[in-house]
Amino acid sequence: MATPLVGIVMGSDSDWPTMNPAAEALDEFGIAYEADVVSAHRMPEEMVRYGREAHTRGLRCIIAGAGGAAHLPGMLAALTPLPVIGVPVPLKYLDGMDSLLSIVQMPAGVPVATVAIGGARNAGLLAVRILGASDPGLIDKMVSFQQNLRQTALAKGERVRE
Ligand code: RP5
Repeated sequence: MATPLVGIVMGSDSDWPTMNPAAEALDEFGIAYEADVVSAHRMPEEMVRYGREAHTRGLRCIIAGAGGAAHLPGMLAALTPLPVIGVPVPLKYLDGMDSLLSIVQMPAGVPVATVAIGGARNAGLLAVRILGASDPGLIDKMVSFQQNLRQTALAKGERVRE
């Protein structure tokens, strides 16, 4: 098993259906990752340990998702020197706006790269780009991916014109 480069963490296992597309994106690019539940509110000691140790374990990026009072991404960003990508998980009420606002309004000095509500696939793709900045092979894969996106969009235009 390759050492995980990306840590996917979430506040509850109920977040996994929303977060799984991040894992799928990493799989598409052959990037090793780990996935864990690390609740900021229910298991704060474990959250602190995760944030302090992540970079020492070989992780290069953290994708953190939570819903409601979504403090996990911001707290991890306070604890780790690694880039943190925040995924607002939509819950039953407020359509995920609570999660978004909890994650996106970070104080200066403690960045979280926040994706759209439920935007875990983009979180995975952003992690690929972060890793690709120091991995030419990965950048080549991203260029191919973007070319495929373009071809798919062009084909949709052709179908509309037919
Ligand atoms: C948050 O509370 C979690 O990230 C999850 O989105 C939400 C609900 O958790 P469960 O009650 O389903 O465990 O901390």
